[in-house]
Amino acid sequence: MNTPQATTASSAAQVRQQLYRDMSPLNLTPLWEVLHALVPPQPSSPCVSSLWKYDQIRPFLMRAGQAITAEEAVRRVLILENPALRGQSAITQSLYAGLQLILPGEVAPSHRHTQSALRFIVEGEGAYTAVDGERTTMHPGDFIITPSWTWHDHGHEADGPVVWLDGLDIPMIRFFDAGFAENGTARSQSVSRAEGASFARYGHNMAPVRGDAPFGTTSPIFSYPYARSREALHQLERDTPLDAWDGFKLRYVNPLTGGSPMPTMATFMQRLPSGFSGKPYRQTDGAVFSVVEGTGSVRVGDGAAAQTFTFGPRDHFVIPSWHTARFATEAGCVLFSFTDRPVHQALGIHHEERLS
Ligand code: GTQ
Repeated sequence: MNTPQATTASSAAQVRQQLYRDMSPLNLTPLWEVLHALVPPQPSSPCVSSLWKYDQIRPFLMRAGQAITAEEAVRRVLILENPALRGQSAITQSLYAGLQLILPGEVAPSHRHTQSALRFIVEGEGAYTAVDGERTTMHPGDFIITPSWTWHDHGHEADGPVVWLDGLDIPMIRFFDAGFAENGTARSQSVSRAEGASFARYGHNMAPVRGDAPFGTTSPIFSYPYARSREALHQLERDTPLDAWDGFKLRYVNPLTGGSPMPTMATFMQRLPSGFSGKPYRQTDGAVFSVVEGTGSVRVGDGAAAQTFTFGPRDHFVIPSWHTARFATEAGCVLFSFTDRPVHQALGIHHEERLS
């Protein structure tokens, strides 16, 4: 038996449902049904944290090496997909990550696109990437940039497989429907400058007198060698106080601006000293990590949903937006990471919380 109130409530619900059905053909939807999800009290990313152990992934990379050539694939890459975003080629809502393999004698042909790319060298030695007429040889731990809309090809004239992490802003450019791409006419672009020319101009805290910015808001340094970043971190470890959240952490910079190396992505290298037990933090920019040296663990999330990942060299993991993260290491480790922080900062929406 219905009380008058229940009848009123159910007839209101009926009136509303009828309204929704009748207006739906005109592509109209009531805000009040979705408002709470549209403007959540705090970020609630659909992404989950995840770890890719290199030991488990490498055999599939090598099988890919047998299954298809770099030339046929154009880019022979296994995409690291967020488990909650399968099929979207995304590791966070805004970022793409993949592991690219090149074998001796291969060429990944020349093309260009509006998406910006970073390469972080994971395994092997001696492959090159060519950007805008200049080749850069890859060494483990090097951070290499492909600026938006620059011709680039990759090749390998030395020995053994070479694997690197590709970080691109593909999902972000897709979101803005702003992607253009073009294939080169030559397989490899012709080399017009000696290797190291960009580093000589911009890599020594000096710059050409007539201040040009050859790649706009992107850094003119194509390669930030690991030997240098490693030395900087070890010197910091010797004589500066430890940060309780980050250990010893530096951001890579565009030497012409002091800002991030690319307009859409920030990159970082950090050293966690042996015995480090970090305090928890969270930030709105989801972060992708590549483990360079050492071992450690990261606890991601809160309460029952928290997960702890144990990592070693060449492992990769993702910490989504506003997920609490806390690092620990017995042996010490070095971590490379990238995020979409410059975009958050440009929009004035970057938030970070350092918890205790
Ligand atoms: O090397 O140009 O992982 O265009 C995805 C798209 C790498 C590249 C990727 C690309 C590239």
